[in-house]
Amino acid sequence: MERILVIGANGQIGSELVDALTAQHGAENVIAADIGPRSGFGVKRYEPIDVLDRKGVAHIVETYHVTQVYQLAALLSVTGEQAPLKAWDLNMNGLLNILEIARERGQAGKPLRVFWPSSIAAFGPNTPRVATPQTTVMDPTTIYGISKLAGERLCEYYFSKFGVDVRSIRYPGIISYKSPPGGGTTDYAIAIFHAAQRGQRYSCFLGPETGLPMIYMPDAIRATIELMDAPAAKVKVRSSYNVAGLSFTPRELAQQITRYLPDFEIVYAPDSRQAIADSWPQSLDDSIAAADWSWQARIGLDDLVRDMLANIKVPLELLNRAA
Ligand code: AKB
Repeated sequence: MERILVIGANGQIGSELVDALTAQHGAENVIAADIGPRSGFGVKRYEPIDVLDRKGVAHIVETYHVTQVYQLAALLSVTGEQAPLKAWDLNMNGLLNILEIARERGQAGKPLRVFWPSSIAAFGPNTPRVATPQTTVMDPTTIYGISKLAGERLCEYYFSKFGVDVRSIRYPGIISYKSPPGGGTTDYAIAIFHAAQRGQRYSCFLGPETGLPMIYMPDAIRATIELMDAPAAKVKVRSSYNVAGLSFTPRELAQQITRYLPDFEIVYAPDSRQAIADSWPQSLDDSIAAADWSWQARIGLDDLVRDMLANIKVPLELLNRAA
């Protein structure tokens, strides 16, 4: 039986991951944790904790006999640039705390499997931008990306030196409707739906041809759980796996939305986030994840747009008219 701790449970990924893990393992076996009070989801067990409080996290792990930790608490690319030292502290020491707890528990014969998210932000302007390979030049330029690349190296180090069973995915931009994202460069691809649904023109902070890798939340959650459930021998990459969903530009996304909402309008006003997006890949080669643990994305652009609009409540007849 697994006992699972999700740190950063109130965030965009955490809130949906808690639901999926609860469905899989039962509410008794999932402990949601975040720095603030519980926000809006029904869980049986909630622990308010700062991931930087190593003793406090270790106490929760011990008390609940935790066997898996998902460490999701982080500052993303845009908020990271606003507070680089805070981003470095949270992103690095949060991970280090969990890896150290896992190392100590492993030595005590109580193994702890760890999931930690990396990101396409770990790549940089010298990376091949199309079908970016699993192993290539990285050279990230944001503090967030630097913390992700350093975190990947730490994960591999803790696996090879101490045998910690740590697993990771380089998430593309994640698109979802249940919880708002928090301060990322790919957030335009969520904000655009909310503007469209309200009948507003959307002013996009990236230029029309800025292609980026993205993934719809159900695929992201499935990738995460499939990786964590894979037999250890199949998880050959212990830094972080490229996982692709789909890739599109703001212009392509807007065109797809106008199939359902013909009056929708987009204008482009690129700001400082453009430079961040320009330093990231446009698409990813995830053939290593496919070969190692059979990863395959399922959700394409049309299904994503239709589902987003349906769930942020665009009237059904508009969706059906274009279908
Ligand atoms: C961001 O835009 O910062 C994140 C990410 C790609 O990791 N969504």
